[in-house]
Amino acid sequence: MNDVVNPDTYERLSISPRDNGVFVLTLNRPSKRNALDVTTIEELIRFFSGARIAGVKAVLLAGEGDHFCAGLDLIEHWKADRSPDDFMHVCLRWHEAFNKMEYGGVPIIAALQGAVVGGGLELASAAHVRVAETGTYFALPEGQRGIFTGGGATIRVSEMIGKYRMIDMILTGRVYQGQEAVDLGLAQYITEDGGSFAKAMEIADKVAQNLPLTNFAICSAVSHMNNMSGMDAAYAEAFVGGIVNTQPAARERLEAFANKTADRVRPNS
Ligand code: 1HE
Repeated sequence: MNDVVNPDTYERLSISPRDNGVFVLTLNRPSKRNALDVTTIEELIRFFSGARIAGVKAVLLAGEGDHFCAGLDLIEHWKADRSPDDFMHVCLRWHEAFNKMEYGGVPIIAALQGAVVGGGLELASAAHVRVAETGTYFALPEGQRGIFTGGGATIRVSEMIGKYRMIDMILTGRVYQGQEAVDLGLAQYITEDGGSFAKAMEIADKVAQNLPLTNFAICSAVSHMNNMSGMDAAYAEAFVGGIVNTQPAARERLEAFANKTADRVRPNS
């Protein structure tokens, strides 16, 4: 087994592979509400740096216990009494982890229950699909804690819900939950309480059936292209399309469509 996906080599993350190439990656520190300490971030970097090469087809990202993630480990941060330089490097490691997730080319489906707050929301934002439950709640308590974001909320949360809603969340500590959170863009799916894991698994199983190179383009190129000018994105899209849309493995699927054996796209019943 590739060491990157060897569960025995992780302390904070539990990793369980399934036969179809879906890996369940669980933040496993429920007694601290899965707060993100230095070790957890380093383990996320390690896993997501090597996941695609190790053959991971999709990741179901979950949090053990009643809460997905309570964000930055505030106790570790308080005890370390960090210098500005130290904390800048902490933030750079968070960015390394979350950029590896967003741009790494492996679909990540997050199952979100309970609190998804501060850095926990930043972590969830780096997933490609978010599944919330009725009771899941989203917040940026940084303003009240006397700190600021450092794991990409200014970028990804602003992108999901708009700059001024994000500013309001961090200024006032406003909490969004339920259908309203989904309508704003904090998650794409909502289930009853206790249902997010099963729904995320259904999605992960489905996307793992796509060709890996297609998923790589979807879960890497789209984000890169969103950082480019329209002209440059169009050019880059043509390049990516040139490679992905001519991959030999796609011919079988195209042939099935031509032979009328492939599923047709139909409206929801
Ligand atoms: C923690 C943390 C944490 C819990 N760091 N230890 N994030 C926050 O401001 C959220 C802080 N946490 C909470 O508001 C609540 O803990 C929860 C809503 C998540 C859960 O409430 P509850 O009642 O279930 O748990 P609890 O009793 O508050 O906490 C249980 C334990 O988890 C307790 O430890 P214990 O040893 O006393 O049992 C807590 O100290 C511990 N715990 N949350 C450390 N965050 C790169 S910049 C990112 C900036 C941020 O992320 S700021 C947002 C921080």
